[in-house]
Amino acid sequence: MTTPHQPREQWGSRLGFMLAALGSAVGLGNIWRFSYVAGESGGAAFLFIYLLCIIAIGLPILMAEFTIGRRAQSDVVGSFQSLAPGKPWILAGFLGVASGFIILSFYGVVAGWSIYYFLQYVMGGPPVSGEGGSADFFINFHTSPFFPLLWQFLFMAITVGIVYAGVKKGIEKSNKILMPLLAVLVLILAGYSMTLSGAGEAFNFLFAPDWSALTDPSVYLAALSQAFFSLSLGMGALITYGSYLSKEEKLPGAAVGVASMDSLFAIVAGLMIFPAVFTFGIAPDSGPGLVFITLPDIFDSMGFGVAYGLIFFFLLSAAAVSSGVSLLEVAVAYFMRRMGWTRQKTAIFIGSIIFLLGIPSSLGLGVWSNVSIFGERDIFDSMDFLASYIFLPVGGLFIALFIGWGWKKADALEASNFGDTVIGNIWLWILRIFAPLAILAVFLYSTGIITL
Ligand code: ILE
Repeated sequence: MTTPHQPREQWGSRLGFMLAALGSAVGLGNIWRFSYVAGESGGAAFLFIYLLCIIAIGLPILMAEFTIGRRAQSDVVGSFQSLAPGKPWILAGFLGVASGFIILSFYGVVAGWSIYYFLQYVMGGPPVSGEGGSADFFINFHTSPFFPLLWQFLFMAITVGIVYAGVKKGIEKSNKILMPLLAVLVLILAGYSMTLSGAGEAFNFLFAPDWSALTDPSVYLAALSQAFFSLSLGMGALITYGSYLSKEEKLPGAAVGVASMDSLFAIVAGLMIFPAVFTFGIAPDSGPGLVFITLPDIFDSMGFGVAYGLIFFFLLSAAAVSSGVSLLEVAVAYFMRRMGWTRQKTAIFIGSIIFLLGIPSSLGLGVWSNVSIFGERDIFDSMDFLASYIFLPVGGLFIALFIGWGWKKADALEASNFGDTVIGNIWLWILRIFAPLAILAVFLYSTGIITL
């Protein structure tokens, strides 16, 4: 194992670690991405497959990431290097760093929108009641070339600021404040949304499966990649966070806590968004703008709507920041060690590069909307596709195989705190056989390489 020159930073407490990991998991993925992907992929049937992916593949891989990071006490590349020197597993580490870069670049675009909306509510609410309503307002804003970049920049600056302050003083502290607040708020808003007239239809959409949706092969990959995205898997974030945890803390409880809270969060967010979608007659498959169009309509229609809007978009932005921080930390931890730079310098440098990388994604929704990279996808969608549909599942596959086959069984069981128990053995079996085959099968089937 490499010996760091100075003592590595650590979390202040187990709760701090759990909240930070939850902060990484809960983000735009649970609210913005979950709702539009579920909307496009058939609602309840998608939710069912999504939850299966979380339990049978996501949770075991999440546990694997914590185990790798905690044992190696290094960044995502250094972890593979120190646990399996000279072996090709290190590729998984590089894939994690690359995913962190790509995802944060387009994530920052949407997070910037959220900050803009927050400020609109600070100033009394966006003008959405007139003709064209919230849809026109959103389209005018996010397709303009310059303004979205300003907000994306602000988001990156805040994210850099937190990473700059360090693991305990920056990341842990911010999550301890924001996560509980976010949980309370989403419950209140979902409670209100459930009183709207479209609540029944939303309930059916989310919980009464129309199984015919599952005849579409692309639904499976959509569910699997959403599980990876939402749990922050395959992007190195949870390996990096695990590496700041001391050997005394137990991992399995933390992993189950993070996975279940994250899923619950997505479902409650669905209960917040879909009643509004149906009440206001918006198509559930309206794509990435869904949250930015529906919620302003709810807020406009309710008493104290401006206050709700303000709090909601503040917390959506905060959730995005706490996730963005984990993505930036992946690259910062790696380059700090690799280049011997200070945390501060690395955070500013890498943050700037990621901001620049995100500019084409933002422009791709407006002035460059005729540019497509993968198939019909615009630049923004192509980045999401590359990272979420390819890099994350492949990264997850490597991680599963690494623990399953690259490590001695007894070592893996000990490092995970499972010990030689039934659950521990099931976990290893999933990592060895089930998860790799399932990921491969979903991949091949959904992309049409194999058909049934
Ligand atoms: N898991 C988070 C989310 O769901 C981030 C995904 C880190 C990139 O938003």
